Amino acid sequence: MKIKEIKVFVCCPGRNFVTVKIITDKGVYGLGDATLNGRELAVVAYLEEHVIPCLIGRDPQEIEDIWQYLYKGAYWQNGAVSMAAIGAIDVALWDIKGKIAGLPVYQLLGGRSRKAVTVYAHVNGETIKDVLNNLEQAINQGYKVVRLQCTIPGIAGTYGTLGDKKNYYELQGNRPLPPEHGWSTTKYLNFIPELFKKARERFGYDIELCHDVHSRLTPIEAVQLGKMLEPYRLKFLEDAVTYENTDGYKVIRNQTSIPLALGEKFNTIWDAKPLIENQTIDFVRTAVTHGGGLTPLKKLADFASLYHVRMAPHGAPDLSPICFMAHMHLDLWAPNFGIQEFVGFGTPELNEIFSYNATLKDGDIYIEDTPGIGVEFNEEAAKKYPYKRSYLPVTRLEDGTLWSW
Ligand code: CS2
Ligand code: MG
Repeated sequence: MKIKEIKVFVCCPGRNFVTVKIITDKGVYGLGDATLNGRELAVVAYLEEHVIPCLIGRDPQEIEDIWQYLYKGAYWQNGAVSMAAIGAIDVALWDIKGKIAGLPVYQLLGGRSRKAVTVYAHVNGETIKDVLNNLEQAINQGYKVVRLQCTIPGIAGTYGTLGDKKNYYELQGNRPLPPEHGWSTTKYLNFIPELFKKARERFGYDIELCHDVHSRLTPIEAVQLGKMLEPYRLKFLEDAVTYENTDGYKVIRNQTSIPLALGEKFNTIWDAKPLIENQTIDFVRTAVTHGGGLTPLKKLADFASLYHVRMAPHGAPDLSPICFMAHMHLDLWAPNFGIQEFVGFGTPELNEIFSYNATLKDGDIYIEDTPGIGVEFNEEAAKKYPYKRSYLPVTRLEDGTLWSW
C-alpha cells in the first residue's frame, strides 16, 4: 500500500480548523487535525510546501519511521507549526492502520485500561453567583470534575470567560486582529480564592474542581495563590506560570501541595522531561495535535508513568473533533490516564463537517469500536465555511506592559 495523495482542508464553522486527509492507492484514508489557533495557514504551508512532497509513494504503515523522518529529518526540530503538521500526519496514519487492521486505535496502542473516559467540564461566569449556578447545572448533568473560571471584577475579558458571548465559537471566531485584554495580579489574587471558598461551602468536596491560571503569574505569586487555594483541595491548578520557566515550578512545588497541570503548549517530550524528572508536574496537558501525534504522546505517557504523573490532554474548542477522538483512544489505553478536558460536542455547523460516535454519560465518554480513529469529514460541507483570519488575545498590565506568556 502506498500514500497516493494528501489533502489539506481549512474551514471555519465558527472558528478555523485545519484537517489533513491521507489517501492511499488502495482507497483507505486517514484523518488528522493540524489546527494551531491564530497560525493556521502557517501549518498549511508547512504541510503543502515541505511535508506532503516527502510522503507521496511511501508505505503508510511505517508510522514510526515516518515520524522520525519528519521530526529529525527536518533538521530544524520542534516548534508549534511543525509539530501541528507532524501531529496531523501521524494521527491520520494511525487512523489508516486501524482501518487496515479492522481495529479501533486504542487496541493498537495496547487495548483498554478502562471502560470510558472521565472528562472535566468548563464552567465560567461573570460573577461568583453565576459560576456557582452554572456549577450546579454541571453537577446535575453528572460531571464529576469541573474547571471554574470567573471574570475578575475590573478585568475585562478575563481568560476562560465568555463575557457577553453565548459560546467559545462566537468568542474566538471573529478576531481580525488580536484583542488586547487587561490584567491585574492583585485583583486576581484578591478574588479567585473567594470563588473556590464559596464553591466548597455550597457544594462540599465530592465534586472535583480545577482552575486555569493561563500562565498569568510569576512563581512567587503562584505560591501565594497555591497556598490560598490549598484548603479547597483542587484536582489541579493549570499553567500557574509559563511552561518555559521549569525552575518556577520548583518554587511552587517547594512551598505548596497544590497539584500542578501544564503542557498544552508542549511540542515534544523534551518540554516535559525536566518537569517530570523534577516531580514538579502532576498532570501533562499535551494534545496529540500540538505534541506531534499519537506516536510521541504514547512515549510521553509511558515516561510520565514512571514518575506517577498522569495524562490530562488539552481539549479546548480550538482542537477539532479528530483530535478529540484521537484523545479518546489515548485516554482509553493510557495506564496513567488522569482526566480529559471536554467543552461539549460542538455546534450544528461543526457536526455537519465532522461526524463521530461518542456519548456522554455521568461525566464519562463512551466511544464505539469503529476501526481507526472513528471520525468522518464532510468535504462538501466544509466548503460552506471558508477560512477567516482570527487571533488569540494578548494581555497587558494596567500600565500597558505586555503580560501574555
Ligand atoms: C486553555 C485553552 O482549555 C484550556 O486549557 O488553556 O482554551 C487555550 O487558551 C486555547 O486552546 C488557546 O488556543
Ligand atoms: Mg489551559
